[in-house]
Amino acid sequence: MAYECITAETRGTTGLIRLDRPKAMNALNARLISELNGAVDGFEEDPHVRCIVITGSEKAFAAGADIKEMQGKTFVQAYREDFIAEWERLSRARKPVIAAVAGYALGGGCELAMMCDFIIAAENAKFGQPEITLGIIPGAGGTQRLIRAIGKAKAMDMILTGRVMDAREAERSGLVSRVVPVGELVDTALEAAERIGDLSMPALMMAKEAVNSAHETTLSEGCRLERRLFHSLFATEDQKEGMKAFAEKRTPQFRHR
Ligand code: CO8
Repeated sequence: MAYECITAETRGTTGLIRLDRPKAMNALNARLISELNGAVDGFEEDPHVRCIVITGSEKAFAAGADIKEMQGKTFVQAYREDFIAEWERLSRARKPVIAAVAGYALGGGCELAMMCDFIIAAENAKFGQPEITLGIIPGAGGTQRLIRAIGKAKAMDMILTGRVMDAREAERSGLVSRVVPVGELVDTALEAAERIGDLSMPALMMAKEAVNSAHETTLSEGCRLERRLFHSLFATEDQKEGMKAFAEKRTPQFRHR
């Protein structure tokens, strides 16, 4: 598929997706989302790809949903099309996904980053949910994922005032896992992805499933699921190899990668 709004390539065992609408600060329009979903589907199916990295430009990860595209929508249109439902595809990815964010990650851009498993931010990153300033509210999980990431006080502050959070505050608040210089952002994310790519894929997928279940279930049910997944990994050759390699003081060679 020829892409207009993104680029997608493999770097080693990593699928690298770059949001690429420079004239519109990578605003997320229907075409971009459809291309992004197609690229994620392709990388999920590709057995050589073990991790996905999503990034934008140095100026903008994405400045939100495309305001010009959606401004004329009526309620009936938005409701009948279930506008935005397909934007959630990324949150259902089973392979690990890292967001590498430089510049603006606003509105849908912040929501897209939060759909990834973790966010690495450049020093110039700016996160915000400014929808309220447009007379709307976040629509792709912002009210739900932001509160889980940074707690009610900060989430309410950002969502009700529309204020922007810089990279350092985002790191202090737990929204991003690390902050690096802009020029090192993509390489840092690719290094993390390659490291993940050396590990056992079934263990990675189960780790992701267990962590994500914490958002959906009670503590006791979540711990039960974790324990059952933990037990099931003893059925894999990779568990035997991982523990044998530790005892033999060598690097494990996982089979299921
Ligand atoms: N939509 C459409 N066009 C945009 C957007 C956007 N979100 N953001 C920037 N652009 C365009 C500008 O209109 C401008 O185009 P043109 O040159 O044709 O006038 C170009 O990008 C460059 O932008 P600016 O000139 O404004 O650049 P600045 O450096 O002065 O400012 C900002 C950068 C601060 C990012 C500013 O552009 C801005 O505030 N953008 C809008 C941010 C915003 O409100 N985002 C929230 C949108 S609503 C939303 O995301 C709802 C989410 C719903 C779910 C989405 C599912 C994933």
